[in-house]
Amino acid sequence: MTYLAKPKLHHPSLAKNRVGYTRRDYEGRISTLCAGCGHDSISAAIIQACWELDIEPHRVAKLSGIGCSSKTPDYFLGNSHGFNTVHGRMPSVLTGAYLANRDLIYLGVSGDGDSASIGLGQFAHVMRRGVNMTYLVENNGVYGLTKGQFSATADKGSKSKKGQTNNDAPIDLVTLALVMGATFVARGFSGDKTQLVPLIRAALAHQGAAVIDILSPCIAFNNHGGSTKSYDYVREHNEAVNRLDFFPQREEITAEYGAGEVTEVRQHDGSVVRLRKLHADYDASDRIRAMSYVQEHAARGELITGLLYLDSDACDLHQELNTVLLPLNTLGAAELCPGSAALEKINASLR
Ligand SMILES: Cc1ncc(C[n+]2csc(CCOP(=O)(O)OP(=O)(O)O)c2C)c(N)n1
Ligand code: SF4
Ligand SMILES: [Mg+2]
Repeated sequence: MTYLAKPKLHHPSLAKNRVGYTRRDYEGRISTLCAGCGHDSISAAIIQACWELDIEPHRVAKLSGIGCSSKTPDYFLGNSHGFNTVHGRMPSVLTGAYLANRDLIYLGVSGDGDSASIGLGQFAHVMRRGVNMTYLVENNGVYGLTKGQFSATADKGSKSKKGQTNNDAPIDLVTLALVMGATFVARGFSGDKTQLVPLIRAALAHQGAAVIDILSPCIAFNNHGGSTKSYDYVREHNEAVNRLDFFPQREEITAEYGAGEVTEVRQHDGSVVRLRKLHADYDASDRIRAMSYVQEHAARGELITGLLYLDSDACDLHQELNTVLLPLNTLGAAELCPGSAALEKINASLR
């Protein structure tokens, strides 16, 4: 099934974006996931976000690990670069690719098993290094691909489909990303596209490590009564702290809100994130407060969603390393081997 391509035929009246593509040009192959899987809704949100942002598909590199979630890059952006890596190792491959070619837009797609179990170390390091990427975790609390074992994000006391109780404390990837220094941290729900699409758009424009932990129910193994990652549970316990509008640099900002309800944040690339506060006491520019807020509400069984933290002055890894502006993979022998006189000069400066 995975080799099945969608028909190439496009209806001539399909709307085109500014770079001349229809939404269908951002699709991939036919999904082989279970019908109703949250991951398919996330793929649809990615397609929508990239189409709306007028991103040329060849400018995107999508990387993933292993899992149902990590299979999804086959189902969107079929004309982009792709690398399906080893389980839990996507972050280091993405970091290497980003160092070699800073001109691409990097999209990492992972699962809760891929990121919080086997890939936990890689997840932590890619956040603290400020790699310029959008990292999406499709979080269903189980290893879907290997038939529903608890993952490290499963809540303590939650039940498996067969009635076993999970006795381990959960890893909260939002809190971990905040601790590790990610500069754009959000949580979304696959069932709330109105919230998710602008979150993905803003994350793609962010110049630094952007992570979105997306609750994405697994209907085959984790959508029953004792689960805290089911559609019903997430709908009932989901509390959005803000609603986000995203305006790329060239777009006119038109929406009007009352004074005091809105915070506008301009990102490095000139884009504007407009946050409409739903919780008056929530401040998305305060990393420490974001951590305690998420934890306080988790203790009450509430899932906080929205843009939880944004550092608009973020520095990415290339800025930190002071590398040349040209992609390293375009440098020729002349730039890489400047000759013995230049080498002598460097050696002299170190004596
Ligand atoms: C090194 C290695 N260990 C274990 C596995 C088996 N394995 C494949 S997918 C997976 C878990 C996937 O879970 P998650 O990342 O949450 O993705 P989901 O299927 O739930 O979307 C495991 C343990 C593997 N493929 N490679
Ligand atoms: S097993 Fe679960 S995660 Fe995998 S495709 Fe089916 S519903 Fe989705
Ligand atoms: Mg999973």
